[in-house]
Amino acid sequence: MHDMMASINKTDPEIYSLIRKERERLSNGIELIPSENVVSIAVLQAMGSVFTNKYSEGYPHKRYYGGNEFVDSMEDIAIERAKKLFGAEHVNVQPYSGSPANQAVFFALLKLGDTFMGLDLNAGGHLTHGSTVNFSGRQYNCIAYNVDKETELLDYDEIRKQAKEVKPKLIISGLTAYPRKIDFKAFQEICDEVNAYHMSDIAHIAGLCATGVHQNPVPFADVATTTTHKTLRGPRGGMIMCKIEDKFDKNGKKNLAQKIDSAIFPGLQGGPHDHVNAAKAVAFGEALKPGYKDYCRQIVKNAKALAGTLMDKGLELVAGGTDNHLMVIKLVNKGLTGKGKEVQNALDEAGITVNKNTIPYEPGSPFNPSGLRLGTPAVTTRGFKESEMKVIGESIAKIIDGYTDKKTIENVKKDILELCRQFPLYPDFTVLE
Ligand code: DSN
Repeated sequence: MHDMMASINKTDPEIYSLIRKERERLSNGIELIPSENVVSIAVLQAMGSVFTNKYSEGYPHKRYYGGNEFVDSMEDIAIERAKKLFGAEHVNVQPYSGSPANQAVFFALLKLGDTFMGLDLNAGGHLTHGSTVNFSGRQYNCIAYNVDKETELLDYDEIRKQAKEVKPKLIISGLTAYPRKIDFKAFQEICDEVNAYHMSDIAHIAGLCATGVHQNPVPFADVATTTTHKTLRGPRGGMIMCKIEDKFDKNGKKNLAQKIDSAIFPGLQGGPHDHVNAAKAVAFGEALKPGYKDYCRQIVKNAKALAGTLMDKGLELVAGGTDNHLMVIKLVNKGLTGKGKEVQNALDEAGITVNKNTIPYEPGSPFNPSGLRLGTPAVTTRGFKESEMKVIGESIAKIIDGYTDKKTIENVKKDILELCRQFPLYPDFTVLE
């Protein structure tokens, strides 16, 4: 048995007790936020390692400080594993998270005020894809594309038409709440037709892309960004993958890979988080093992099972279901327009963690939206299969129908606790005990 908490237990009981409470919350509840996961003990250990002590501005074998020989080897391994996993020409593992990764791509490829296109936030884009309250929408000119109002699907002919009118310098493909497959090749073709860079943000579905469970844009997109902590099941962090050659600047002083690297450091960040990069290397190593593909396949099977149960119980889903790891429940037909927050809170009380979310053409507001976003990466790691997803789906439907009823919440909470006891979290590890 390992015990990473033996020391903090004595030296800082205040923080120790909060860590312990968080562990209990995770153990006794169902985690359905699609951007969260449960990392391995090896990933936890790498994150808690002495690499956190080091400064290593620069890139492997070209650092500004001494003492980096082991950091260099570790970062080399992280890069090589990521290249193999995704079929990438060039990889930068230093982004602190997904948002700085995206910001660095803007720095590398656009000038302030340049026009780009990204998916509307309500329809499942991301803040950094051009939201007016984010750097991307404030410092650059974003013309958002949307999903079709009827089907709630991406309409590639419409996006092409819009791109021809807008003439963007960059088009972002990718999602945080779009439940269907994305045709990244179609985005690439549109970008080629209108002379735009193609940046694919695969943060949510990176694991599915790496294993062929979803089309992988990395081999052909100019740039792909990702976080490392979602389906990829690594530490909280980011990564950029790109082509080496810049298709619009073949004879420039820097190629595309060099532009991306210098946008991260020294353009945006200082020293990389070496302990996190070590944990990224560990997670990429785990994802290269055969069992990871089975895990990714099961994520999608579980999502389809959950979506099926919810629809059988009369709930409506954005775009009519899911092809990936997530789904968005539309509360509108239940008379709960703008009530996402209240239903989220009731589910929380019952031990089911989801997040309120906007739906396409949202009639409410981002803080009081009309949707709930659910996903299966974390519960699949925990070992849940289709039969457990049915129990969870039925529980969610009960809460939605009786979200103000304490008795309903109490009864569901008992069922959820019983389910959780059958699937203990970190069973062989006294971490946080
Ligand atoms: N906050 C993340 C998500 O939940 O999708 C995206 O950055």
